Amino acid sequence: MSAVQATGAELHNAAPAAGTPEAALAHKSLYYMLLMREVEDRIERKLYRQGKVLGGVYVGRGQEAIPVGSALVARAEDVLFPSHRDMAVFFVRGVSARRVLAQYMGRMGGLTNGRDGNMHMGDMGVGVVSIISALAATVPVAAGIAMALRYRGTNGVAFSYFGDGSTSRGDWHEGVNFATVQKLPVVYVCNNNQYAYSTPLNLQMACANVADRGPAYNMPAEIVDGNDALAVYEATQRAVTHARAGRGPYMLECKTFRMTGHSAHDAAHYVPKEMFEEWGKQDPIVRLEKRMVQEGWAKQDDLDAMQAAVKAEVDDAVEWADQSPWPDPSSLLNNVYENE
Ligand SMILES: Cc1ncc(C[n+]2csc(CCOP(=O)(O)OP(=O)(O)O)c2C)c(N)n1
Ligand SMILES: [Mg+2]
Repeated sequence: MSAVQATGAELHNAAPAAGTPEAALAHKSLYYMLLMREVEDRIERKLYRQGKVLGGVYVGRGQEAIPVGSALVARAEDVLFPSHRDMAVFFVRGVSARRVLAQYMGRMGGLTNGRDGNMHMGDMGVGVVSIISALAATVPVAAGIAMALRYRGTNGVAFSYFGDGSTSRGDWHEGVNFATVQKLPVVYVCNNNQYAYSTPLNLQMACANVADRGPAYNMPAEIVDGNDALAVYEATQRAVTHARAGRGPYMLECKTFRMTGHSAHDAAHYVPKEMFEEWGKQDPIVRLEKRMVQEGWAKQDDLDAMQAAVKAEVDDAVEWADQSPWPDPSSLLNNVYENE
């Protein structure tokens, strides 16, 4: 690990005001949100435009509080299934910005050694399972993992992430039904960002909230401010306590907004401009920074130092990824079949 990376990662613990547990959690949350924002900005607004990113780019701008606040609650024995706007889950679990950037650039340093691009990556060494492109296809898989965790007596919990649109897929309902009938330890984390590609929520489902789907499965479901990392953290603690106690799944509907198009090629002309303006005022990074200063958890200088450290960490990561070699074509089938 380079000196630059160590500085960035250590800052959230080293800040002078991070004395109380709440202050320390705020520093940590801010660090991971800033890292996700910076890495995604580089990918979407620079590397993609330079032709250095292979495949599509979907970012979670404005939604960073959700993967951060939830994944920070997870323990080592838990298994997480991030969806396509949950990059921070990887960082919280210890995957470096270098490896994530190399993944997007199709290099050997990426989690799939250049076999795939963007978020189609996992690392069971840190309990993160790769997304399956077909939406909600990982929901039944998360139920299976939760069953395995219980069978092995590990007391682990599966974290299953998805968007609002995914909750209208058949696999979602099958997976949730199975998990609730079996009382499996699953925490469902929905990012309700009001759109599924260009389809607004009201044209996509007949109920007002994703949480309204919970009672049909006899499952507790909570609506959470998805732009408040500390609120997401607290709600996740309630959900995990419930699931770990053997009481079955628990769903969090985190209300938020997609502050970009669906992907880097989409200018989102179909989204009313006022919605961007309104939700822009709720930016989770700005909100947490303000709160940290108000509560005396940080001074503006601490926040500026953290932002600079994150930028330096990502500069280093981009450089490292760009120097990572392309995979050798002769290795194409390595790790594709089980016996290798
Ligand atoms: C079964 C399936 N249908 C369509 C797609 C293409 N697709 C990828 S993401 C997406 C929108 C998903 O909306 P939502 O679940 O709300 O997640 P969001 O992108 O808003 O975070 C679509 C239609 C897909 N991957 N899988
Ligand atoms: Mg959505």
